[in-house]
Amino acid sequence: MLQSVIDVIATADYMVALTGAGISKESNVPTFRGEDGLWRNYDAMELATPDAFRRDPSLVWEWYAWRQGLIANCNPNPAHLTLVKWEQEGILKSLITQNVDGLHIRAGSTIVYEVHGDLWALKCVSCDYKGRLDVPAEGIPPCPKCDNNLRPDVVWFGESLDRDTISNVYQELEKADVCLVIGTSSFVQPAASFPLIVKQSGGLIIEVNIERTPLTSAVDYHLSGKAGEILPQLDLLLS
Ligand code: BJW
Ligand code: ZN
Repeated sequence: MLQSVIDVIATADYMVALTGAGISKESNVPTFRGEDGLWRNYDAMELATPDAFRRDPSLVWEWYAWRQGLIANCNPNPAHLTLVKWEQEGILKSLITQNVDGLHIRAGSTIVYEVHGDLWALKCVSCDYKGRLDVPAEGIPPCPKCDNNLRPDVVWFGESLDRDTISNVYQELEKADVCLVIGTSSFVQPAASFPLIVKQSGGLIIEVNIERTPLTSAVDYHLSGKAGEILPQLDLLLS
């Protein structure tokens, strides 16, 4: 199995990767689902919504400030670093991530599409102001232009993904003949369907995850294990 995956990667014309929270798990960033997705008594899935923010912006900001503090102390792991190496060697053409932790960019990947936004980016709830934080938020940051509430510039449930980003992502997926899917539960749309676009045009899907997902039955190769172990192992066998 491992040798077949190596052959697929080595002979790919255009390989793209799709990553989720599981790739950052070994950097100590919590994932979203299961026990990991609990903060105090709240389910992460209930906080990542526009409704939650409208109801209680302080609570939602407290959650984001907690995550910002946590991520500021996390570092990229061998899985992130392997993807950087593969980009530099021309093996990986682009990286689509659902993660907002910025670890791919901190690791050194340059062609990265952050489809769910960036934990440090801000936007105003009522005007066109956009900004950035470089330390964790304290309270609800006010908009410097109109004094309304700022919110994290991330994509919550029910919200659309950025149009330009998504259009670039679809172009990448249409070009791809291999999609490497790492550490995502493949539960959240539309990202969960990205690999299927590659498959529909005759490409192959390789999934790396510690467990099976709703995508597993559609993939060509499922590598069961931790991303931080499997990716460096693949790299070793590739060289
Ligand atoms: C390891 C590991 C290790 C652990 N190594 N692996 C079609 C059908 C049904 C519903 C919908 C649909 N289209 C749209 C929807 C609605 C909705 C949706 O998908 N709902 C689902 C609940 C069904 N989608 C949306 O609303 C999206 N918007 C949209 O589609 O707009 C158009 C539209 C608008 C209005 C109506 C309808 C359509 C937006 C989705 C935004 C998701 N946002 C979040 C929060 C981002 C901000 C933040 O971080 O605070 O994104 S939710 C959360 O889930 C976050 C993640 O990016 C995302 C995915 O999670 P991920 O990365 O997969 O993490 P986990 O925790 O789920 O899984 C971790 C995996 O790692 C597991 O499998 C582990 O086994 C594995 N793992 N350790 C390898 N070491
Ligand atoms: Zn404003």
